[in-house]
Amino acid sequence: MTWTDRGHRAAFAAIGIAVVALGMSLTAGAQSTAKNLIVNGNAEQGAASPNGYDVVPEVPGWKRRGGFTVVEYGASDFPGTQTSTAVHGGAKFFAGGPGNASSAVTQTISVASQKQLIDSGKAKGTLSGYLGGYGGQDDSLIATAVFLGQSGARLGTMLKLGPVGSAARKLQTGMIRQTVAGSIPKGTRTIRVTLSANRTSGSYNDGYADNLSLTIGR
Ligand SMILES: [Ca+2]
Ligand SMILES: [Ca+2]
Repeated sequence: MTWTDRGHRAAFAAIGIAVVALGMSLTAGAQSTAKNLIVNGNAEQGAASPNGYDVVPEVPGWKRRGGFTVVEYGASDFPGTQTSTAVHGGAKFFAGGPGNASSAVTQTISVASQKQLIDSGKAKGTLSGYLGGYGGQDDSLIATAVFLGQSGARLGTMLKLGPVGSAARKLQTGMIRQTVAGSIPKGTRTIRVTLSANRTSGSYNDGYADNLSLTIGR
């Protein structure tokens, strides 16, 4: 079987509708002292697909485009429990999903309560998370944080994580921690975080992510 042979996955897809596990769990991820502003950045809230091929009904905290989904660690031919342990990933991770080339989830976070610090020009934002993909494929996921003013207009330069290609993963299925920091523009009132998964190989969109965090400091 080559990395581009998706027969294995096609077999799972042919099974059709599988039961989607419902569950809630709290998981200790990589912790920092600053509060993580992203809701459900660890994909632990809501349902996850046991085999990877269900598009979950919703991704709590996020607005979805396309077939973006949540998968259980250990689903056959997906990141396993060893990956979960390595990335403090808990039970579930984000994936681009079956049968689509491009999918995403977005959430818009109010930072109005921090406007004094932000409007001083001294606020820094840090975006971090684990990003990855499948084997030798270059399917990948990009996380961005865009700064928006009171009117919703974009301000300054966005923060961007990824993509993490197959070479960075040494052709292994898994995820690698990424982090980026930058100034938060004066006037920022909301921050729009987007996870965009993009497919280059096969039918499944294997952009993966877990433990996304956005913090504000100085
Ligand atoms: Ca997780
Ligand atoms: Ca793929």
